[in-house]
Amino acid sequence: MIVLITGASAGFGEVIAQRLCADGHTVVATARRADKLRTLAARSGPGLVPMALDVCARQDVFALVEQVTREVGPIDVLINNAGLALGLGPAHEADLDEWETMVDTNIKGVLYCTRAALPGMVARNSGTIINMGSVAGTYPYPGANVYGSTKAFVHQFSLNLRADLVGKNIRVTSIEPGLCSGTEFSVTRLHGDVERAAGIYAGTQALTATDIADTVSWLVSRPAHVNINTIEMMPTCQASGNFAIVRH
Ligand code: 8X3
Repeated sequence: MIVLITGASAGFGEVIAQRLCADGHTVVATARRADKLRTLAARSGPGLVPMALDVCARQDVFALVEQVTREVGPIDVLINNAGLALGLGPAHEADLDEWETMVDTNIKGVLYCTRAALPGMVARNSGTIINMGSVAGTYPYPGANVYGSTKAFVHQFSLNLRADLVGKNIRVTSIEPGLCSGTEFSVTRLHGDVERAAGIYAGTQALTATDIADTVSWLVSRPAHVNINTIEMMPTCQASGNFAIVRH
């Protein structure tokens, strides 16, 4: 199959791209950082096709999908993985630019890629879209304000896509991981504070990008009539907690 994945220069995207390549798929790996993609391609062999893309650039997304379709082939699987969290402070102190960056990447990026790839899938009556959500889209926690809200969008957008696509052989899944270590996620969120980011995972056995890649590999290999709507994943050291109550 031909897979298009966004955010493939690091973290989940990099490991998912490698895993799907190893599974025998042709993987068009996209990200802004072309140098990192070239290194990934050199490690992964000819099945991995690196292409630079900023998912926030609407015209570029449509041009890339057209180029992939022409030069590589029709996209069977779209993995909307690019996304980020910025900041962990309360809403009233948040940086509005950071909020906009999360909305642009986590919401608009998903919209552009989906809208660009979907007509071809509908014309072929075949396709799979996998969106990277988060437990933060379901469970509120302090500091998750806009990040969590963008992931709630991803969850509901995935379900609403299926509502439009019912009866067509096009599958949509939202994967919603919890605590996951070994990626740049928390360092980015905490503006490069490596020590504080490491503290988030101290004493835990969190999920890893490999756990997520295993799940994606499993999803892609389900029989064509099987749609998994949502997968929520947490490590066994994590569970949802209590409501916050302030007592006087
Ligand atoms: C990543 C999981 O718990 O940091 O989306 O929001 S969490």
